Amino acid sequence: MTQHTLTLAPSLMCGDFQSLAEDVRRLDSAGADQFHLDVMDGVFVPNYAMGLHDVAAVRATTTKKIDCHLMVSNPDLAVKVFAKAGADIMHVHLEATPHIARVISTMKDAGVEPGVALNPGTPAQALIPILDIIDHILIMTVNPGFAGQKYLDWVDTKITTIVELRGDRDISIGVDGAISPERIRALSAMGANTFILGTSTLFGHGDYRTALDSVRNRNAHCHR
Ligand code: S6P
Ligand code: MG
Repeated sequence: MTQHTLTLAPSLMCGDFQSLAEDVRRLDSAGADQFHLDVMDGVFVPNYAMGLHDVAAVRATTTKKIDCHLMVSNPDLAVKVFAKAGADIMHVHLEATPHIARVISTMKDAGVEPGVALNPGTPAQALIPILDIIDHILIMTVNPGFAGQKYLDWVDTKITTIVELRGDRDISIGVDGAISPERIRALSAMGANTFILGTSTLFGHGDYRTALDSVRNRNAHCHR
């Protein structure tokens, strides 16, 4: 059951773009569980990040799951093309569309595991109507758009509420933004199980295997 496992997902926008494939191979053999690819359109968030060719390149390099975090304002179109490029999981922002239920159907039709992402200011209760039709929730703990930001502590209350609302449904709860090793411990105790790892834990912290092993050892209670 997803809820009691610890899924560690490197955020590749923090990776080595000079040799992305090599970086993915190193992360893969270091024990990364899946890969998180940030897609931004410069409209929904004030930045650009990874694109279709990056997803295809990562797909050609690993058999582990690819999670596309779509920070785009026209997600219905993006879902189809990023699924074709090789995504397994997708997170569409609740705030990016007035038709989240339709986009969830599009994700299912495209053969990807449907997920929704919530900005820090979006209430947990917005998830209630769709809890029975999604596989993943991604809670932003920074305002999306950039790596290396400061963790927003006030989102913690919402995380607890979302864990309660999820109940015993088989929905993974991910957290994204300034996720440090200390935070992983606290957040997993609160009920989160998927951790997006960027500059706070993994990139720029030396050897990947050492960093990932150290997170797992600190969280040995979350039997994998
Ligand atoms: C940010 C994006 C994230 C970042 C990740 C970076 O909008 O969605 O996935 O890449 O959070 O991690 P860190 O530890 O540098 O904040
Ligand atoms: Mg992200």
